[in-house]
Amino acid sequence: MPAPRLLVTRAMPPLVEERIRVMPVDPVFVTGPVSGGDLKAALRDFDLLLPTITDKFSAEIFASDARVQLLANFGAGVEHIDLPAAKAAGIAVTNTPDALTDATAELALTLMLMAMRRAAEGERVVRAGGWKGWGPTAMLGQGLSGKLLGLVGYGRIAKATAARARAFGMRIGCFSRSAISDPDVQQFASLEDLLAEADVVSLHIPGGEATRHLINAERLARMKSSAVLVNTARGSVVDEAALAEALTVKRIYAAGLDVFEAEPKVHPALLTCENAVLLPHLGSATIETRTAMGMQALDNIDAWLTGRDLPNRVA
Ligand code: 8YV
Repeated sequence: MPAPRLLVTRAMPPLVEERIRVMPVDPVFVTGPVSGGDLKAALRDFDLLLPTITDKFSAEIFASDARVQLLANFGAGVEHIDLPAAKAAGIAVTNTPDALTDATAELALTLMLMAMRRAAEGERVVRAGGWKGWGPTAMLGQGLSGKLLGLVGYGRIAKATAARARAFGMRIGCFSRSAISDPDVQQFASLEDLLAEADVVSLHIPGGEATRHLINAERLARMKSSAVLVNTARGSVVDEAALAEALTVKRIYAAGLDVFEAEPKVHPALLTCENAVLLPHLGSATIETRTAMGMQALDNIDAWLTGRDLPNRVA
């Protein structure tokens, strides 16, 4: 029997590629985002795929006869894959939910600190030669200590963010549809209530149609004018045009964004906002985390190869 054919759609960290090379699979490595037509062909030509967020599996991609049996997604979020269509085509989908929790929480804190302390703005001033020297009122920002962190969603990454924020002296509140038993977390009855009270609002919910533009002009208007919005979740959750407007007129204090609606494009109005910290989707971008994500995806492929239950099946 020939070894199952595995398509790896992006360059992987070295240890992940090394492990793939000793697995009982026939791997093909490509190094760029795979286009729709090529993904369609890949579903016909391979048994296993290791795709990433940059491979868009719309319903119509699954329309042809599929040979593929497993999409072992490299990443936690799977809204780039039409799960009902994958299921209808008999294709299993797995993700890597645990591997990137700590790294993404670290980045949420990074953005909070940068936005509240005006770190990106300050760095731009220094590089542009515009620093006129220390002054008692120069470039004052806001501290985290004593402030209320409002988490939207209370999954793994939100909890890891809360743990780190506590070390900075923050109080923790959240809005989540499920009941929370943690006595140190103030659960708000509505998103609107949370937005009205939080000093930092941090988004930790999945992307996709259900959460599209959850943070819109109306909800931004409910936030305190001193508040900061942090997004390490998905760009689609925030109406970027409305956010750019809120930042421009200082309806809110600042935003720290790691994800965007049409990555790698960033809304042009955001690029001109001094009070926006903009990072290129670095949430899980550490060598340790990207290696762990690859290993978790390969654990799912190993399970498939040996006929075991898939540890991280999402469809
Ligand atoms: C990943 C992410 O880097 O896992 C996720 O959901 O957002 C990222 O941190 C990306 O998805 C890789 O496919």
